[in-house]
Amino acid sequence: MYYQGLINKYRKYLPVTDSTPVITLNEGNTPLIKADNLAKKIGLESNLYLKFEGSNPTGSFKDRGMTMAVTKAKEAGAGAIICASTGNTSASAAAYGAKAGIKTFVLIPDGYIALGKLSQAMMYGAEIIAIQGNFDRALECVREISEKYPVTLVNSVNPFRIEGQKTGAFEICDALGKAPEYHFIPVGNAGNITAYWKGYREYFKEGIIKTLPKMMGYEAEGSAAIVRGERIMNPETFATAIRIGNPASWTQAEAARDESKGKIGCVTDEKIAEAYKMLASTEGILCEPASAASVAGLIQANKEGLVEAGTDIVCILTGNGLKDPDNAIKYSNADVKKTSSELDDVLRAMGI
Ligand code: AN7
Repeated sequence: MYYQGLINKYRKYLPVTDSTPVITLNEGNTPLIKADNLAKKIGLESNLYLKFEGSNPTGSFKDRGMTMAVTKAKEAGAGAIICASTGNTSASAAAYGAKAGIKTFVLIPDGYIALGKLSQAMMYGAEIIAIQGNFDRALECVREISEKYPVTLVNSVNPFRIEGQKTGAFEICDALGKAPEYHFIPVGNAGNITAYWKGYREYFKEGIIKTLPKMMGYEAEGSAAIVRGERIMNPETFATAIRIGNPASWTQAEAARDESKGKIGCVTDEKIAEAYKMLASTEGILCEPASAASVAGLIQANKEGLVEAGTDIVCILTGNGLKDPDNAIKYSNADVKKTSSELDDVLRAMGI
């Protein structure tokens, strides 16, 4: 049978029965790409792998959690779902809501989500509410609304989201035949680091892997609540996906860090941009800025001597760079040469 999404693939590890109506867009099964060029460029003496979550159906890792959350909402007979979002969650909720035939409400921070993500939510037919406030405020709103009204919350505080997202760890272990020694991941609301750690622990408990990775989570410096140990009231970063100042899964992220003897650090926008460009130019992978925080974190950790040589390292690239063409164009510094359509002019433009 051809691949039919992560619930069907990993059904025995997930809270579904034979009668559960699976809502899927065949998410998951994303490529784990060996990145030798990048490893060499950053002076890494280990095997580097990139898990490209941008190849999910809506272009981000959120689809892993959303197939599970919307499946369970459908099973429970929900009439509507709601989420707050920096963009990717809203795109994913809207798509799975459309597939399930469930009304979808999304709250976004007005002016701070990448255009591709907004266009997705619009096309999938969600009810979009842009608030004058940041993601943290939007999450407070939807939490309150879901408590008072018959609408199911599908942010990562919904435990089914974590269940779906943990399959990313299964795929990595299935591909490598073992767990990596280090797992680098961007941290925003901290649901994904929580989910991966759960996935690794479950495979460990099953005896499928014999070791566990160190969990290395990276926030953007201007939004680094966990690193600073306090809520950031006005989080800032050009990586708008992780422009989050009060992560909902804060304690779980700290537990993942402590139990795995890993780290939660932060990287500047400048270093995120550098990694973002390097990924595209050395590996041919265009991820979105927030995703590059994992690689920026690896570069930093390697410089700090935190990465042992001869190990296997996985960086999660959480979202597709096509969602954010504005930043791609801005940071590429590429020069588009315009000419007439005369062959001589074209050749001159080519430098011939
Ligand atoms: C590309 O879409 O929070 O630490 O509302 O879109 O699990 O929050 C997105 C988060 C990393 C951080 N990379 O993951 C949302 C949202 C990308 C993201 C994160 C997000 P979490």
